[in-house]
Amino acid sequence: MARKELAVDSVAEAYLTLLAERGVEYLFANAGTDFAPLVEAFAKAARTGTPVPRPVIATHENLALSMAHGYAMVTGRVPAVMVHVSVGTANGVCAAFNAARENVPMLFTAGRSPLTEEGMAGARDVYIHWAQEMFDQAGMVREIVKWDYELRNGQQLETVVDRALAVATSAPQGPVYLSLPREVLASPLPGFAYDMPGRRVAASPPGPDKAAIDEAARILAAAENPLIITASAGRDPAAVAALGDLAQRFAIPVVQHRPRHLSLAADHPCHLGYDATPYLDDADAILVLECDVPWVPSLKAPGPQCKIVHLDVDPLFSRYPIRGFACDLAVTGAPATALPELAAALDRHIAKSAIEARRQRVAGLAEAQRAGWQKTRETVAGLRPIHMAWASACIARAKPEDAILVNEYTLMTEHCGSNLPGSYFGSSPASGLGWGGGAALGAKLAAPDRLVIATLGDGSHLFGNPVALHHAAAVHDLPVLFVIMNNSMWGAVRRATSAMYPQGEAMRSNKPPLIDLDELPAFEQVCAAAGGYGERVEDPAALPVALERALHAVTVNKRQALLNVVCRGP
Ligand SMILES: Cc1ncc(C[n+]2csc(CCOP(=O)(O)OP(=O)(O)O)c2C)c(N)n1
Ligand SMILES: [Mg+2]
Repeated sequence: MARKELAVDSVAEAYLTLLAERGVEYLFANAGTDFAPLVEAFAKAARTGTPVPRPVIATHENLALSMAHGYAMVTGRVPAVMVHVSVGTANGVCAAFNAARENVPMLFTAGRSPLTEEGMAGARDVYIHWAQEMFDQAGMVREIVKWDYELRNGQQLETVVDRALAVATSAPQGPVYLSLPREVLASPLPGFAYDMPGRRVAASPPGPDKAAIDEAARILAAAENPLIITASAGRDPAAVAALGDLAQRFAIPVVQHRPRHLSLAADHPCHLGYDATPYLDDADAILVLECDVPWVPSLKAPGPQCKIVHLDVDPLFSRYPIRGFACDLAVTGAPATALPELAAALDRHIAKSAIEARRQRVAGLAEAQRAGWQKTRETVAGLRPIHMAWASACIARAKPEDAILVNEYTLMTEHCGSNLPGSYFGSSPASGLGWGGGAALGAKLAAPDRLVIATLGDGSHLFGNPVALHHAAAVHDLPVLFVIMNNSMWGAVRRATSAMYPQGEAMRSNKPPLIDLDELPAFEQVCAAAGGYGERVEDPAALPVALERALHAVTVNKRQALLNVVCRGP
């Protein structure tokens, strides 16, 4: 096996080189005093031409991790992130949780306060080095990440980096956390040698058990009204074709509940929208496919006779403390490999005569649903404030087929469907707000030739540090279109209050507390202040041309753009 030797002055240099050799293209960073050896190593690499990951500055940790998330979700590759010791880690926790719950692989790293008070290179030399140290810095993220460790010396560098990347990228994928003390980064590493290619690789995705697949096929084949509910099957774009093929061959309708990825093309004849509620009573078998919450039991659940199969790389969602959905069969497997096997097994078990009658029924349901959506669009088209359904429909008309949509809450997918795998990304089920803008920048970094549109609520946008966001878009040359659906409120808080207390004090008052966001800044001017194009839109009839102008700014002038769309909720 090939070994490579590298003359380096420090562990920091060896670390950056090794990351590049292992395929890490970017290091998203928010720096501090702990970074000195890395800053030095990056500068030296720039002078010598040594390949290292590209450093991408982000002026808030939530942004750095969300950009990394966006990059990973589009490329499937693992990014590195580095933040400043304990305090930077604290700022990154929310975004790390988003990544963890959405199985996004990420090498999340942070410096450590220098361990020594004097004597060693890198020892404490600033007053903060005492107060910033924690007994257990990684404890802040230990529940979130798959693995954590501290690099204790240069000798273990290769093992630690390889193990971190292998764990992050093995199914179910997710972030890992590595702390890097300053003295260790600064220490010399004479005779640094490493395997190339690496010899501590990721595990293969779980293949389904044949007997379990056969049993799943028997259950689906015996059903008159089978249903598939998914949120993330399309995380692996290869699974989209497999799901489309299975649904089409056996006329099984598919609902994408709170989708995080496009799992089935919007124009697929078995596409039954985004809410399974209307179909749960009739369903006699349900395949819950990469979906943590297929329905909300307190509102509506399938009948007791309905057989339920879960298929996922981790069908029990073992990191969720409580999740009690009925499960008659749990199949462990990655959809891209499991679905073709399931289709083959279904072919053996299913009575072909049943399929065509069902196909007619599913087509009728899909047609009725699409007609309903169309009617909604017509009804709301002229409303002022602009209705989010109309805003979504306008985006659908304006966007090219291969545009990437990054949606934090507000886009109504039934009015803005996509057909291409890898063209739609919704927020993590952890729903830590402030993800969408940064994720869109990461997506643009990953796919510079594609249009990226972020649809954000006014609340979500504020959580995402708009000034830091627009600065990053400008400094990294990432022309993204941000559409802010601005209803001047945390509508979700209003909906939650009205659902629990429909006749309560809050709903009867003109201005319930903690819901309205008065005196919001002119978001379009914040974008303009960073060199972008910005426009406020109040007239529904003016939205299509405003979108045209904004898209021109993004695609022709290569500037970021923001439309501040004055909206009302669904
Ligand atoms: C970090 C974080 N803080 C608070 C919340 C609670 N929360 C969920 S939705 C929401 C409001 C979102 O507002 P906006 O983006 O304007 O969308 P709207 O509900 O108005 O459509 C809030 C505050 C959260 N999900 N994440
Ligand atoms: Mg809002």
